[in-house]
Amino acid sequence: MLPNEWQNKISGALAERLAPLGMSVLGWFAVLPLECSDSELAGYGPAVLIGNKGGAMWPVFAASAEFRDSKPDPMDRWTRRVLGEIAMELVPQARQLFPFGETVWPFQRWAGRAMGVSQSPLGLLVHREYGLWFALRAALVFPHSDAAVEKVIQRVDELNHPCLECDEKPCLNACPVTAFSESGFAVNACRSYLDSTPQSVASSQIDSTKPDCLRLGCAARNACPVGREWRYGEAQLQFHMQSFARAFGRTKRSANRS
Ligand code: B12
Ligand code: SF4
Ligand code: SF4
Repeated sequence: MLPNEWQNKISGALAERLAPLGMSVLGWFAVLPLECSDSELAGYGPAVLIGNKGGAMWPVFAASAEFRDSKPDPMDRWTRRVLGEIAMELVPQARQLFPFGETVWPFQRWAGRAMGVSQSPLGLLVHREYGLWFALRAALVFPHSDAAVEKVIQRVDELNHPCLECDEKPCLNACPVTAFSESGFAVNACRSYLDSTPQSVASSQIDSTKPDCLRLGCAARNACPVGREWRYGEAQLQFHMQSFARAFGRTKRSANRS
């Protein structure tokens, strides 16, 4: 089902404001009552997903006050501020949800429906064009009465899943500690490895044959041939990986690392 006129109007207005931030409208989905335990979402339905494809967002964020103020979670705070301002101006009736903070909203599930993307063997969602190089930044959820729609786009396009055509699956052979398997992501193995890599150990102990994930990004993510031209730049990769490494052991979810 194609977005209706109401959705197109909102998408257009949002897209115009998001472009200078390096972000875009990724698609529409409907919040299903059963997938959210938050009763505050009762009566809400149609939702628009916002995110970044590739690294266009980085220079804008890097120039922000939050990036420079040395306080924790700069990307979370920046995202909340800039997207919050746009949402309040354009769609004040929408509830703003973020993929960080105390409540873990099922953003990947929502992206599956909004964008037709599916899970890669790494657990990250993979897109035919942007590969693994996109991230989810916010969802704006509208009250049901706002939309004369019964359904918004609900699609999971298995035929559009690039992993099905990828026989070699290089992503599964690139991690030095084989952190990815059918049973999930071995967070502790990854953590131990990151603790032992160049930025964490004395230079005399560095094994140059091992990938420098902290500086160049997750080697498994880097190994995917799909959407390489959308790969983040080095400064952004380092920022996310440092945040990711710091996030271990913390319960709070953060967008800084994605
Ligand atoms: C906790 C968390 C982590 C934890 C644990 C991750 C893990 N693999 O177990 C840690 C800190 C280790 C982590 C690491 C990373 N993360 Co993380 N993380 C999250 C966070 C905050 C919550 C995930 C969660 O627990 N969800 C709870 C479940 C219930 O939600 P869900 O969406 O329904 O999850 C289901 C889907 O994944 C589903 N699924 C996946 N695809 C599809 C498709 C369809 C159609 C359906 C129906 C379901 C489905 O299976 C899950 C189980 O039900 C999300 C943000 C968010 N709110 O989603 C980011 C997020 C998943 N992380 C992200 C990223 C990029 C990373 C890192 C690459 C960061 C980095 N710089 O290295 C690494 C990669 C490690 C890895 N392979 O997962 C991105 C992924 C973007 C993408 N393209 O998919 C997200 C979405 C954040 C964002 N802002 O975009 N992360
Ligand atoms: S390397 Fe192949 S299997 Fe792995 S995420 Fe990329 S397309 Fe999918
Ligand atoms: S960051 Fe490095 S050690 Fe961790 S999962 Fe990715 S490739 Fe493996």
